Amino acid sequence: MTGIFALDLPWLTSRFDVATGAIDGVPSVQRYLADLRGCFADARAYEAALARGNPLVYSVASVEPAHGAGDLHYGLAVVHPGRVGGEYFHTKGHLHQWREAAEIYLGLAGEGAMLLESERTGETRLVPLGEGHVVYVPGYTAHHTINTAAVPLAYLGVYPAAAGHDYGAIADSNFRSVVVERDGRPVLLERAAFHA
Ligand code: S6P
Ligand code: ZN
Repeated sequence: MTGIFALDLPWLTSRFDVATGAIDGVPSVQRYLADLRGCFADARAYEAALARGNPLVYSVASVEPAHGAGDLHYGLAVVHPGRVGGEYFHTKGHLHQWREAAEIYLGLAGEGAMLLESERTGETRLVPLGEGHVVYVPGYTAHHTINTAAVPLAYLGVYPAAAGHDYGAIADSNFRSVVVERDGRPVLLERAAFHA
C-alpha cells in the first residue's frame, strides 16, 4: 500500500517564512541568474547582467514526500525583484510530467503575475499573482511566475504528488510571450515582437 495514511508524519504541520522562502526541515533550491541561461529573451542583456553579478533570482522549498495516488505536494517560492533587458525576473517554468495534473497557487506577499500557456490550444493568459490572489493552473498548461514589483513575490503552489516536472519543453522552445517593463508597467509581448 502506498500513500500517506498515518498521522505521525514530520510534515503534518510545518512553519514557513514568507520573507526567506524557507519551510522548517525542508531543503530549498536556489536559482541564481547563472542558472537561468536561455530563460530571458534578450541574450545580450543577460550576459551583461551576469558580468555585473550573479544575484539570487528565486528559491523554492518543496515538501514532496513519497506518494500514493491521492497525495499532495507543495512548494513555497520567493521570486526576487529584478529585470534583464527590461524582462522581469521569473521562474524557469514547466509543464507537469503527468499532463493532466492541475495546481493551485496562493499568493502570500508581493505583486506579480503568472504566465499560462496551453499546450493543447496555444492560448496564453497573464493573470495576477500576489498577496490575496489564487490562481488555478489547469492541466496541459505551461506556467511560470513573474515578479513585477520592487519587493519579493512569495507564493505557495499545491499540486498532486504524481504531477512531476517537465522542464524540457520550455527549455527547448520557451514561452511564446515575455513580460517586460514599459513606462514603469508590465506589458505582455510576443517573444518575436520583443526581439524585433
Ligand atoms: C511546482 C510549482 C512551483 C514551482 C516554482 C518554481 O509544480 O509550480 O512550486 O516549482 O514556482 O518554478 P520552477 O519552474 O523553477 O519549478
Ligand atoms: Zn507546477
